[in-house]
Amino acid sequence: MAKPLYILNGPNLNRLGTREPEIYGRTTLAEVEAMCREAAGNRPVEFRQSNAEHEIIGWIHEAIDEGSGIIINPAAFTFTSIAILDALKMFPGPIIELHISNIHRREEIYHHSLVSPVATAVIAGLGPRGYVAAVRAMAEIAEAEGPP
Ligand code: CA2
Repeated sequence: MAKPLYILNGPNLNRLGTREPEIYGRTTLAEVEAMCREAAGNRPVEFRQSNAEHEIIGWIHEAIDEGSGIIINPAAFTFTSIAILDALKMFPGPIIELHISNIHRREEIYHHSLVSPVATAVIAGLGPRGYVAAVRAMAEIAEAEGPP
């Protein structure tokens, strides 16, 4: 059985599609999940969202034990959480940091990610289709590396 790809989403992303459509679009997180599952095909996916830092850290620990890769949109924790950075440092596989918006085009407070130094790659500004790009990239990485 293939190890699952973990797709983790941080605070407020459960409200996606309901506010600020000019920045985040009108796609809901449930729709993003469906897009990810379709892009993953028969590869298993654990798609999660939490507003609580400790819960996200617990899921990263789970991924360390069981996951093939992590796609993470840490949302506001991107800029504040050394604890998430430390947890991600322990993950041995590929990590894609993902943002729906292009954080670098936005206000100064969104410019410095604490997570990027441990990310294999960063995707920002592609909107919800960034998740699909990340899932496809993970599949290509897994194929290039061969079976675990
Ligand atoms: O662009 C992204 O994906 C972000 O990670 C979203 C975070 C923001 O703090 C990051 O800088 C960039 C904010 C998520 C807020 O979630 C919303 C949900 C519904 C409507 C508006 C915002």
